[in-house]
Amino acid sequence: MKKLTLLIAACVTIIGSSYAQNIDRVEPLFWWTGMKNPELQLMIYGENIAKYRPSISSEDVVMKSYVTLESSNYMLIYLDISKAQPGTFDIVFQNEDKKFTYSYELKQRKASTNDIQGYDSSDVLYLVMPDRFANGDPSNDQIKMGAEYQVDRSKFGARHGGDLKGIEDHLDYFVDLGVTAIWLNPVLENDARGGSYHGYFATDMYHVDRRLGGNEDYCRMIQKAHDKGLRVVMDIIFNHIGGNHPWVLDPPAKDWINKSPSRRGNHQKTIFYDNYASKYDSDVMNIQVFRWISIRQILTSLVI
Ligand SMILES: [Ca+2]
Repeated sequence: MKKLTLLIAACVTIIGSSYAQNIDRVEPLFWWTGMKNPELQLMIYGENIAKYRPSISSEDVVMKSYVTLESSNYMLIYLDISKAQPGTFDIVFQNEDKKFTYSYELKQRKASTNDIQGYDSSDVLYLVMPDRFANGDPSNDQIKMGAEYQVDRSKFGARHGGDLKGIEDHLDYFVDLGVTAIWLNPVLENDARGGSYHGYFATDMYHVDRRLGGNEDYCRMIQKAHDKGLRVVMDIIFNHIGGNHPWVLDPPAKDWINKSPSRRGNHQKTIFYDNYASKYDSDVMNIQVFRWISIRQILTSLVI
């Protein structure tokens, strides 16, 4: 009897999983009303999402079109939100077997204020590598990520545990130095083998790495910096992504990303201003530093 019960349970699980549908990502995570360009492109990522037909629950949000790609795990939805109000609306996905919804948020766009300023030659800009500056929250040093990594201050390539709380705790250090703006190395998630302490192997363009404190710590640190009269420069890289980004592991289409044929760049940046640089060095440098460059989709926003 026990075996029969287990068998039935297993069958139910199998049947259930064959209809299970998860949306792993929707990018951008949210958007704003009141933007000059009323068009919004959403990228939906989930197993076999292309086998569903999307529709929108709100009359104020108009679905202009949707596009499926070579991979059935992606869908692009194009919306006109010119008449939309701040709040949430449901995206309804339906096929012959199943129907489910995803709630998407439109926030109120904040009016521009004089608080938002650029920087110029009068500024003193201090470059900070967050993993190496100060460890303000040891609880985020070693957390579960998709890829294995080390935390060891004795090893150059490992992560050292520094984070945004550590920067927040030492803002007076910058003020006392006469610094007027801090520039952080890229803080977006780098879920890469080895940990990618430098931040240049992004695996998520909308989330600050949780080992640095995540989006919440990032926003709080910026507010605290502004309170002390410090500006913050966000360093964000759009021309390449890390090898563990979903677009690399599960490409939307074969031509989504340009891959260099076989070699890495040589970091010989002097070729750009050396009239006598060798053709070999120029060719290898121009391959680019990383294998994955020139992302076809243009990212239209930053989340923070
Ligand atoms: Ca830490």
